[in-house]
Amino acid sequence: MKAGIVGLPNVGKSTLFNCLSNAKAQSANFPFCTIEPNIGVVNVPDPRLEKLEELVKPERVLPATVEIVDIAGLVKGASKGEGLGNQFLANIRETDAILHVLRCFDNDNIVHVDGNVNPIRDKETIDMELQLKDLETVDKKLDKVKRAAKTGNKEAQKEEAILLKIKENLEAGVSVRALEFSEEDYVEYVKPSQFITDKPVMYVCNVDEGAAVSGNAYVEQVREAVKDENAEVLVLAVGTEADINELDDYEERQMFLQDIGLKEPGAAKLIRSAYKLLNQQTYFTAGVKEVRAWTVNVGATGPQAAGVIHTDFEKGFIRAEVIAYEDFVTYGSEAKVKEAGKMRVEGKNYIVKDGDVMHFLFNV
Ligand SMILES: Nc1nc2c(ncn2[C@@H]2O[C@H](COP(=O)(O)OP(=O)(O)OP(=O)(O)O)[C@@H](O)[C@H]2O)c(=O)[nH]1
Ligand SMILES: [Mg+2]
Repeated sequence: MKAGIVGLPNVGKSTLFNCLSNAKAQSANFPFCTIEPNIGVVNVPDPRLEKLEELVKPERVLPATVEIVDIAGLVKGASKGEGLGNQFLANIRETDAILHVLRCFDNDNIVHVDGNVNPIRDKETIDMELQLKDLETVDKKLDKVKRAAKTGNKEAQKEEAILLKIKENLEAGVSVRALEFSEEDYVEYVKPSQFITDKPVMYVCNVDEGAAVSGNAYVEQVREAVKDENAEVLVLAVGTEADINELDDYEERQMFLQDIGLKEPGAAKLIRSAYKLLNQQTYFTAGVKEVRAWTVNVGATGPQAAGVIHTDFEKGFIRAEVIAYEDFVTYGSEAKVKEAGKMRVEGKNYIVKDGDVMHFLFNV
């Protein structure tokens, strides 16, 4: 599962990537600096892991990770090959969620491809290109299904109706994610097409450091424009945070963050939000050798969670011993949780909860 950083050229996408990841992407003050996507595996900051470390005192601690991809800038006409064009839409298609970066800072020295700062227009430009790309997809599908529908094939007729609904909405500037379908129709006819505008999205407003805490007028415009989208809007002083991230010393980084009014980097919040956007959650294993956060889809079962560690664990799954994170912290150790009767034994149908501390029993 990976989240892609998307937006116009020169709005700070690679700079954002550099706030998140230690893999450094080239960023520069000219449009289309990025061509090949930069991929980074980013640790998901989780205070619970520090707490477990304190209690268990393991030899090592491993955080959960999430993959972030920095993609080339899109411009008007990208769907028709403008700018760096179509290839980048393909890069976006390969991601599972979109972090849409909007320039919300003034600075005459930083080139804006459309001449002036206007995050609402920018958002519409990007949305439209993504929608046009999806229109191509839907038209191709319609071509195929039309013939079968004409011969009276009921399945094909149903698919045709759904595709037409998507087409009409895309033409009216409505993204697929905003449309409603029955669960069945969605799984059967919509999901397989992997529409770009069906991917979950959040907006990242790139502001200057004075606006890092409470945003600015541009951010308010963005909030207003997306209020019906049910999407998160995050405010981040991307340039400043990238500079702070360059510092090796933790204390020094904290000091600079405090200077701009932050307790933790906005980037940390963004990573956690991206993780949620990807529908991911964490369970822990807590042994003296290793305390570790593992990633599973929301809704994963016990065996599926075990399978993240090893496929044999999934195949040979017998049961799981589960301690809620809060109980682990309250009682302080696995032994004390057991004494208090708070350890649960769960079977194959158990739905994993975020923060579960788990131990699997299996045979192979
Ligand atoms: N003042 C200011 N400059 C910024 C900020 N974020 C990025 N920049 C500058 O804007 C320029 C473009 O940033 P990049 O991160 O390369 O932009 P990009 O979106 O990756 O651009 P492309 O790869 O060309 O699509 C660089 O010179 C950055 O230093 C910011 O928050 N404030
Ligand atoms: Mg770039």
